[in-house]
Amino acid sequence: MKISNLLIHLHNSVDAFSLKQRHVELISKLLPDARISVATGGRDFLEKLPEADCVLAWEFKSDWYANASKLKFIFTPAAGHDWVDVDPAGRVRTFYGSFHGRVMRESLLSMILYFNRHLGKSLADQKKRIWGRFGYNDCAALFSQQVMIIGFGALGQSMAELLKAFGASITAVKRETGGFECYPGADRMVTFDKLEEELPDTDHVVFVLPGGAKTDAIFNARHFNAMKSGAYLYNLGRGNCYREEDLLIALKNGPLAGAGLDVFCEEPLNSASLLWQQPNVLITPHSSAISREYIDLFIQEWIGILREI
Ligand code: OXD
Repeated sequence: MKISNLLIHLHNSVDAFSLKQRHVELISKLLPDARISVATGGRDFLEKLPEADCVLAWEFKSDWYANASKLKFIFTPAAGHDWVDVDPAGRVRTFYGSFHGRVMRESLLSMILYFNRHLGKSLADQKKRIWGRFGYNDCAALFSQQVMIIGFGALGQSMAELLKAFGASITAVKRETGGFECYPGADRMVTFDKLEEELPDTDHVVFVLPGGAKTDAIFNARHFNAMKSGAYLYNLGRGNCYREEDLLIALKNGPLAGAGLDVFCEEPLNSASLLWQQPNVLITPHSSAISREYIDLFIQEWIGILREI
């Protein structure tokens, strides 16, 4: 697809998510015939919008479409559909990023290894200069474990590929009940309604579900009760898919041995949340996709799509 007027507004409070001069130079080389404007701020973006046929942005409000008659495509790095509203007239196509898996799977792996190798204990011992060699007898290796990935889109599939390389056995969970092919990264595929039968055998349960009404508290107290004793839970999708009260009960009274949490119902996580002081929880601040490579990966994906459409 040929782009004539590209408008970019990729400024974000997270610096790794913001466009740098080297990215502008790269885009100019990749699209030598396009006019490229980089908005200096929100107001400048809206002033330039009427001329743009393609926009790269973090945010787009539904009433902005009225001021964008030449616009054909919006590309946003976000995987979630939370910040770019769809065109109410259905004319402009939006592409959401699906490149994050390669980074997020390393964040997930680090959480799994943190729990499997009891690194929390190592750090606590190190602070007190304790040589606690006898506290590792129940460390487990990923190659002997079952991992369940709930939400098996691009992110889940990328995570499965990495965990499989460590020898883990992967169960992929999809929400829809229709038939589906088995993906290469998954040893088995099940639908959400079969979850309770699978949970008692699963060592690590990973959530990479999108937010929204369809996933609100989709994993409930019954599911928590069905989990294997000593299992771990990870959430790198959205914080709405279970009630944090249910999670806390499972962390305090079992069956959960721990949880690696990157996303929460309310973000930033409220300082009064009991999760902060729960000892078997590892908290990261919605940072699982943050990396130096972020905007480069987005540009690579975007250029690939432009060549295909
Ligand atoms: C996203 C995110 O890209 O959660 O959706 O960061």
